[in-house]
Amino acid sequence: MSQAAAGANAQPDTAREPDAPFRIRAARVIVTSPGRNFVTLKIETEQGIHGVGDATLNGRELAVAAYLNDHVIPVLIGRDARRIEDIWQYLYRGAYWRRGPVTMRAIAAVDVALWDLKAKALGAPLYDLLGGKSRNGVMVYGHANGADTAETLDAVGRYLDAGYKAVRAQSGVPGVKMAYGVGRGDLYYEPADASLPTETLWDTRAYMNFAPKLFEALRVRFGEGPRLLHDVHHRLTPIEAAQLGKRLEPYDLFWMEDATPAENQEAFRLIRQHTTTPLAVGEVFNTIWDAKDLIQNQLIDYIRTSVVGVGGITHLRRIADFAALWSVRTGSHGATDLSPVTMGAALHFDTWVPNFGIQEYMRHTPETDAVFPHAYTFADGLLHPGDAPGHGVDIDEALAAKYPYEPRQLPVARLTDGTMWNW
Ligand code: KDG
Ligand code: MG
Repeated sequence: MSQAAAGANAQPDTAREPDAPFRIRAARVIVTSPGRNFVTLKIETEQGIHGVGDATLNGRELAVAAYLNDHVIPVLIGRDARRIEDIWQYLYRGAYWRRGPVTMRAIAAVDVALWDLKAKALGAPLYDLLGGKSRNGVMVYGHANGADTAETLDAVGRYLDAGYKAVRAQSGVPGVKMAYGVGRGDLYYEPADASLPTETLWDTRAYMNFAPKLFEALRVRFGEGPRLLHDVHHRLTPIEAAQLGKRLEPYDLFWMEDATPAENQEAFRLIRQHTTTPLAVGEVFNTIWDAKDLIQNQLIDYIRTSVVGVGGITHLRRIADFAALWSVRTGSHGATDLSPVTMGAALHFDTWVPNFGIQEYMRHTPETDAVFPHAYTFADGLLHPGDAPGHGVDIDEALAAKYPYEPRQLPVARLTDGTMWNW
């Protein structure tokens, strides 16, 4: 941008005078829908090295694409790709309008692409730039679900047979139309299923009576060995969440997730006072500020913020370091709406982060895997990031172009009397 275009009083921007090889030459947004929508940012330097970042926000994909195209890419061109921290601060502070899912996903895409790029330039896997390996593999949990208890038990059995050490169990609930987390197929659960939101019905009482019986049946069938997880998906009030946590205690859950909405972080104090069931929260958080009180008051056990949700590795690292002070461990969100690019970056992060807990892993479809060739592999319940330089995930642009964007939105939920509720 010329001085004239930037404004008469503008000062020269020193971050735009880099050594030529690391100058950002181009950045572009790629929207593709190989079974579901993904937004990807590709950044290239003069030297010809590129990095890739994920910017997918489920059901709101084009809002982030526009934010990147209109507000981020124009200020990226010409910057020094090595200055990851400075670019992060520029995009965060410089927007004036801080935080929010759209802004932070756009920042994440830039941040992850730059970490990828720098690691590639150095010929190192990304985990080495973060501080090196802290473990041999990343324990993941898979998603088992079924229309009823019998189907859910069978699904959990299939995950355990496949070698998973941890499984999330969700089931259809008698009296609840389309309970959260129950797929229409065998292994893939895609809630964003229609161009206008599907209306689901929620019955708290039916769910509260059902959920403990599901986990009792799981323990009877599979014994005390497997780690079992469950997602309440924001459906309960704090006192209901406290009650459920108490009722689930005999079944030794690894965690109870999103038991109540967390806009009011203080609400978790009530849950905590009543139950020792471990609590996990954070997949909808954007920054450390959403989690600060939860962490420093030890109101949760696992923080679910993801690379793509909180502005990339640069900020997720701060959250994890802060959480470590209070023995809160990481358990990053990893549903299929987080692209293989996020999964690759997450696995490098998880391989390094000292206070690692677990990583969510929902397998992508073969179509998605083909669009995003990746170095990560699954074996014996663990994911391995691979040793390729960068985060090890790329995008096949020619293949991506064959899958045009399809509008899809997340469902909404109403109580049985018609009142809007939390999906
Ligand atoms: O886009 C929304 C999904 O990512 C979310 O519903 C999945 O709750 C979820 C989970 O724990 O994976
Ligand atoms: Mg969840």
